[in-house]
Amino acid sequence: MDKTGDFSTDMPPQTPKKHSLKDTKHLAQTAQEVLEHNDEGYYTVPAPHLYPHQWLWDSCFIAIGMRHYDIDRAKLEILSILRGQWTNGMVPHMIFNADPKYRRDRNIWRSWINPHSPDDAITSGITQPPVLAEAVQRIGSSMKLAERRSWYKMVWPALLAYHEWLYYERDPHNEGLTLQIHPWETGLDNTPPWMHELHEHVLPWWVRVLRATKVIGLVRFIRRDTRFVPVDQRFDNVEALTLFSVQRRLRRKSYDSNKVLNHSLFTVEDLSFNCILIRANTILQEIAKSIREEIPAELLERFKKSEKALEELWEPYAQEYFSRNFITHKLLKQSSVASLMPLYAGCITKERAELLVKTLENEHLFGTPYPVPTVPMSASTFDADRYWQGPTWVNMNWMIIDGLRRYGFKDHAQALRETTLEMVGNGGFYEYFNPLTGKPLGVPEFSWTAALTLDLLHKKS
Ligand code: 9WN
Repeated sequence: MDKTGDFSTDMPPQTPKKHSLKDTKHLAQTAQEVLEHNDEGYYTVPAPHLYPHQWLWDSCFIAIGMRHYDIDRAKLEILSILRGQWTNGMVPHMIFNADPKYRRDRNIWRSWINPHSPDDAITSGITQPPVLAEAVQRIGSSMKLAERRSWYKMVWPALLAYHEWLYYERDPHNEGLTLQIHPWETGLDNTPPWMHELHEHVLPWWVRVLRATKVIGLVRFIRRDTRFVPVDQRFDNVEALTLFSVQRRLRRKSYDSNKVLNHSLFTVEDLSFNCILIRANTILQEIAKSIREEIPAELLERFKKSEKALEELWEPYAQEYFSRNFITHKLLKQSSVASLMPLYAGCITKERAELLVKTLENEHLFGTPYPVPTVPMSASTFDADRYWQGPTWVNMNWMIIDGLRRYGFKDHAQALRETTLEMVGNGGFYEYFNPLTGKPLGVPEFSWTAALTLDLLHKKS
C-alpha cells in the first residue's frame, strides 16, 4: 500500500474554499474557437498535430460541450463515432483519418483483419470508456421532447448493441465486471495499476535488453508524442515500447477476445472503466424508458450484477476501491484517480461516498491546490507532470463533479468546478495540468478541455 494520508476520522466532509472567476464570457468564446479550429467537418480531432484522428471518449466529451452552441453539430459528432461501430457491437477507440499521409497509422491497426470491422472506416481494434450514453443523453437534454425522442430512437440500436457487446464479449464469466485488454481502453494510459501489471507480466525480452543499454533513450526519436510534448510529461520509453508490443499481439490475434484472453495475464477489470459503464447503464435505462424500448432481461440482470460486483473491488484496510486482475483476481493496490470514480458510478452508499469525499479534501491525497490529481500525492508513483501519473485532467474533474452533485455534495462540486475553470482560465485549454501549481502541460488547444469548460460554464452555480 502506497498511501499514508489520514482520512479515517468520523468528521463529515468539510465545506471547501471557493475561488472567484473573471470573464467567463471570454473563456466560453475561446473554448468554442478551439473546438471550431479542431473541427474536421463531421468529427473533431482531440488536438491538432499530435492527435489527427477521431477518438471515442474525446468525441463524447466534445459533443457534450458543442451542444451549447450547435446541437446539430453535436449530434453529428456522435453519429460520426458510430460509423466506426463493428458488426458485433464494439465501438472502437479510434477511427483513422482517411488521408493517404496517415497510412502508417492505419497499418498499425489493420482493423480489416477482423470480419466484424466496418467496410468504410478503418479503426482500432479496442474500445474506450463508454461515455456514449452520457453524451447522447446530454445532447437530448438540450432538445425539445419530440426532437429528443427521435434523436434517442436514431441511436438506440447502436447504443444497445454496444452495451450488449461490452457484457457478452468482455464479461465472459458473467462476473458483473468487464475486462480491458490494453490500458488505452481505459483512456488513462500510463495509470499506475496498469503500469504495474505491464512491468510484471508483459515486458518483452527485447525491451529488457534495450533497457539495459543506452539505446532505449533513442526510442524517443521514433515516438510521435515526444515530438510535441517533453518526454518527462509522457510514458517512459520502456512503457511506450511495451504498449506497442501489446498492441501488436492483439493484432496477431485479430482482436478476437477469445484468442486474446488465451495465455494473457495483461487483462484488468478496470475500476474507472467499470464505473463509467455502470453510470452508462443507468442512463441507457432512462433513455429506453423515454422511448418505450425494452432492454433484454438478461442484460438488465448483468447491469444489476455490475453494481454488486463493484463492491468486490473495495479494500477495507486501505478504505479504497481498486482495479482487479481478471485472471488472478488480485486487487491492484496502486492508488489512482479511479478510486474516486465510484462517485460517478452512483451506486455506492452515501457513507462510502463520504469516505471518498474525505480523500478529495485531504491535502496528502487528492486535495492538491489544483485538484483532482490522477494519482494521490502520497503515492510513490505520483509525478506532477507525467501524463496520467499525477496531472489533473478536465474530463476526470467533470465526471467527479457530476458524481458529487448527484450525491448531494453541492459545495464540493461547486468548489471543484471553480478550481477547474480557474486552472483553465489561467493556463489555457491544455491537455492536462500540474495539480500543485496549475501549470499547463501536454498539448495546447485540447478539444475536451475546451468542450467541458464550456459545459461547466453553462452549469448553474
Ligand atoms: C492512445 C486522445 C487520447 C485520449 C486518451 C489519452 C491519449 C492515446 C495516446 O490520447 O491516448 O489512445 O496517443 O496516448 O490517454 O485518454 O483519448 O486524446
